[in-house]
Amino acid sequence: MHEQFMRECFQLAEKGRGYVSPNPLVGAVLVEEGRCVARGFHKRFGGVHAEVHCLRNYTGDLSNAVLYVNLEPCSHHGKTPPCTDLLIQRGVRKVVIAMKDPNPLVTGKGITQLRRAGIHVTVGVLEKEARHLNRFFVKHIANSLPYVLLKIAQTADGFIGRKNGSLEYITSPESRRLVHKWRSEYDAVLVGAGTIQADNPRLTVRLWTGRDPAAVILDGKFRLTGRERVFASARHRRVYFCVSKQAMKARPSMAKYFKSIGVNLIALAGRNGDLNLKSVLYELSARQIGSILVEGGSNVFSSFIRQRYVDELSVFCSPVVFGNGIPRFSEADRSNAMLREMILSSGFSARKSGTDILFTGTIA
Ligand code: AOF
Ligand code: ZN
Repeated sequence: MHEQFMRECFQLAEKGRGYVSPNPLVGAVLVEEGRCVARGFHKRFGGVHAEVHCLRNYTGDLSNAVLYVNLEPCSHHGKTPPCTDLLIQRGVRKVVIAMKDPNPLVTGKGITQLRRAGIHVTVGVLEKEARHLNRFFVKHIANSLPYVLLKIAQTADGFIGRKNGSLEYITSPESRRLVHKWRSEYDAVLVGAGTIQADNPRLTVRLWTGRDPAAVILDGKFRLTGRERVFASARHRRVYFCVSKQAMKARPSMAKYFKSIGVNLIALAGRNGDLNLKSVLYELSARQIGSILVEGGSNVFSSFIRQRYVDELSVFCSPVVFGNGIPRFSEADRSNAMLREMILSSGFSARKSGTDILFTGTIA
């Protein structure tokens, strides 16, 4: 019974995906005599919490009701008042929670407050699933770093593009649509300047319905001009352009131009134009970017793997063979060895995606 209602919370929570981050995905259901009588979920960042929506949908007596929620109710005054106060005030007698809130402002305090008020609290129902559901939130709040999914779309022989720059799709339409779905769910999409120059991508959501993520472009040497397609989207979504402090100083008028078109410039320490990934990720985290979809190219893939900033890996492998081209990693030997280690030490699985095989795994 507990698990069935908790799964319903997960389904409700999912509806907030893409709209509540960096807040958690939260769903709540109210159950009376084994029947669900009200539901609620956290709909958008800064908005009312799941429990509040749920309790607003039920005006009856709560003394025999059980409230299920996939995250410990908050006990702090944030953008909204504490949910624990509302639960106590409305006379809820029983609460079932999937996991403690990892937010240091809350963790354990919500549960303690409820128990002190005489409410029966059960914690840990489908906890593993709940942690997976909120893996972006858990990573971001506990580490001040965004959750990173590295996505590689490659030919069967390991190339991610043609050397002569000609553009052709490597993966199937089904795979490309899946990537657009991910774009609509992640806070940001990140690429290197080389990818912008080679493909001139827009990095928006077109093959799926959803909102555009923020775009992050790493360009330590400040090579881009601001006329590439991705920058035009700075009018409707956040675009972060990361350059080295050195390069920024050398191009004051370009920096001014980027700012004038609405691009957010982030100047960071970097050696020989190579940005320090750690500072990039901390800066983005501080700007409320809790999850990043890394889309290339070879340099970026190698840096993320070498510095171990990958939480999840998705490799789309198409049946197409190029024979030669741009390899998926710039530091092939080292990156391939580390990748192999990641695959062996973590849970990986393979499935079909159109005419491609999709390998996915969470890095331990
Ligand atoms: C809940 N239910 O639906 C959510 C919770 O800035 P605020 O006020 O929205 O607070 C955000 C924090 O509250 C967030 O970091 C997490 O600890 C908790 N979110 N808690 O009981 C909800 N969204
Ligand atoms: Zn709350």
